[in-house]
Amino acid sequence: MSPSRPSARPSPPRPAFHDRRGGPAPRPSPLLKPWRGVIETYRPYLPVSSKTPVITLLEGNTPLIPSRVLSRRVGGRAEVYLKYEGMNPTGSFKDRGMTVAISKAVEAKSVAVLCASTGNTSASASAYAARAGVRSIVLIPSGAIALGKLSQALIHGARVVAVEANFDACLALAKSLAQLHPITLVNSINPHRIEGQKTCAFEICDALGRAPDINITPVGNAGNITAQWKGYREYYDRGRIRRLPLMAGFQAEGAAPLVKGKIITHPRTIATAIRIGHPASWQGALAASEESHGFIRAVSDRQILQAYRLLAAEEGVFVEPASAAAVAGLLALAESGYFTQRVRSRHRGGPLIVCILTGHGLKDPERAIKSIRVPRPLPPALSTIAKAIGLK
Ligand code: AN7
Repeated sequence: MSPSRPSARPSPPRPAFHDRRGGPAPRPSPLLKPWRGVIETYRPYLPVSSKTPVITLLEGNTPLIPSRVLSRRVGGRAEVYLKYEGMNPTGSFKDRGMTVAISKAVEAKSVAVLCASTGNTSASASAYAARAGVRSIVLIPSGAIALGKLSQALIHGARVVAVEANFDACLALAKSLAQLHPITLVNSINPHRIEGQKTCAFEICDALGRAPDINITPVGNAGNITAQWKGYREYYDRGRIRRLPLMAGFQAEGAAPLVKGKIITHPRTIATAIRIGHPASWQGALAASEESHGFIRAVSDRQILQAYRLLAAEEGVFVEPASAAAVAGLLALAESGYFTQRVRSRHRGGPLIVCILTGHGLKDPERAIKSIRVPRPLPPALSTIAKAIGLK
């Protein structure tokens, strides 16, 4: 076959959106392979067929950022990476599951979707529902979700119901409503959510060329740790990785049912995303930690806020407090000597560690403002401004 014949060349991947006005579609640069979202990228691993309409905001493909500061804190020859899930289209990992859940809901001819949420699920559900042209209804615990997330649900046109109860009560109500009415529940008890969210593990393995030794994630309703473990196991079963990671989950101390082994009726933590006392994927989280020889532990709000500030101030990565729980957990493990006592003997070289940073810092601007000293306004005089900066 002559290489000069254009028809002999493999055609480039079709862009996700076609120019319907005619004319040639833009030609992607050969240097930049267009990303097509998690469904197209991992289609053989997902419950979709040629009949499934793909509702996507091109989620996934989030940065895996090496962290010098955390690698040094862990010590030895450890390598710590941050999987910055806050870079998804609506600012959290929920988009991975939502693209699958909403696509399947549309395939099933559903006209409305429903969720209970501590904020991020509602932001994601309402955005994907808007794109699909279906109605979204969200039940949120009144006064207990971060402002950024509430504004997302509202601007995407969700019917937002603020319930005078916590998340666990909202989820119970949502389940009952979905049983009584023809509405699709898109909380993570919907298995399509877990299917989509497992792609986070795929991306980590694809980027590293292997699984990490330790995968650290914050735990609330426990869908995400369940999904990540499923993803690693599927890559292992299909021979894409040769070893499985140890799964470490961290809950907030005042909302740690999995650590305490009982439902927490009044969960408390500043990390509102994970203020959950009765996680839906309880069994999934336990299986992930047990099968991987891992664990689920708790960190205090103080530890969470320290990690939150450290990530922002020393690594340039702004996350919401719930995400900082993963890093707080890593730091607590490092301080307790965990890596020198346990891990070094198991891994030659240093351990390869990935922390899942589940949500963007801009979700909860009020927390950032509370965590720092807000500048006092000054008159626009050069000498005053220079003095305030500390310049002579
Ligand atoms: C930033 O949005 O449960 O253990 O309703 O938003 O899978 O629940 C959010 C959870 C971690 C915990 N980090 O994940 C909701 C919701 C952030 C989150 C979690 C959440 P899961």
